[in-house]
Amino acid sequence: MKRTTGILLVLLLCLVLGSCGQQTDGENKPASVVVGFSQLGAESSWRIANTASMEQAAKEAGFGLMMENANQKQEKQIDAIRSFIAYQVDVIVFSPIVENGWDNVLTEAKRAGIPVILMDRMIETSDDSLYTSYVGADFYAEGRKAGEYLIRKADAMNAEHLNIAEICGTKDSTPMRDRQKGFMDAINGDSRFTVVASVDGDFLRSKGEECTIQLLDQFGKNGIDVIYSHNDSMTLGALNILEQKGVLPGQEILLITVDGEKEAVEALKAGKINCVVQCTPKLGPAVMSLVKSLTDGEHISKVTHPEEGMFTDFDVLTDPSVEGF
Ligand code: GYE
Repeated sequence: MKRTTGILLVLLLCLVLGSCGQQTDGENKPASVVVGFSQLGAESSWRIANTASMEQAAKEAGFGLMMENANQKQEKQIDAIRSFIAYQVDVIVFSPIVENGWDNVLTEAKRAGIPVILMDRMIETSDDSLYTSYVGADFYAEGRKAGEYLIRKADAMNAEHLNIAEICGTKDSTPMRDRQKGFMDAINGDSRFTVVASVDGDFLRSKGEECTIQLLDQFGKNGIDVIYSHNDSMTLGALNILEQKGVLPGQEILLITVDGEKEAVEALKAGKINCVVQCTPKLGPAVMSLVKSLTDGEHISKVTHPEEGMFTDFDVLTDPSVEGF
């Protein structure tokens, strides 16, 4: 009976994890360290580059990577984490789609003695011991940079008043919350600015398009002076609609965006986007180096933020350092 249950459990695990194979390192030898990685989805170029960075870095480190993509569903991330616990991976890495609702599954990981690294996004919890480390951007600082750029731009334009429409990322996610807060804190108290709308674009290009159609219907092209969008995918969607409707992006409506993918940086160089705040998706090497320290029994830091800058229409954009990912 016990044996049958055991076999069933293994079969179930195989189904959940999508592979029965042993985890191998880059040279097809059995990996001594196995990382369970729950990626939240494939909603943007940022996410796709981030997944690639994780795969590449795991390969270079010689770690086995057991990756599950949750297609934007928190339940699927929770299931993936449970399957990693059952498999007894060495370290769990995950990018939480939203901040709340992780305490139960992370308590299970803690009881199983498996350390958890949060990659890219944070969680909200009253118990910080539920994760070992966080590697990702300072989204509040990104929002502030976007707001500070706008103040500088308004000064340069001698603008008396600017109406801002905000297109937000996934509701209740860390980048959505903090890019909003940082931006609002930066422009708060400056009477030249009014935020006329904050709409949910879920970090998707298609939704960036839908939101822009709706914003133009509601306010008209003269009712909006600036679109602040929480990622490049939504911004590129907005740009597309503006052009279709005969509005000049970057001139009649200013575009401020976050991420720094190639297409957005090209649009900045073409004068169609005004400001690109950088957020690097290339977090794989930092994550794998923490995994190595952890499995070597070393103490690791609780928070790691990558260095990030911004590109704007005040810069010399022909400089070779102005490049997207
Ligand atoms: O900005 C966006 C992606 O969490 C930083 O998620 C990430 C964000 C990124 O979909 O493009």
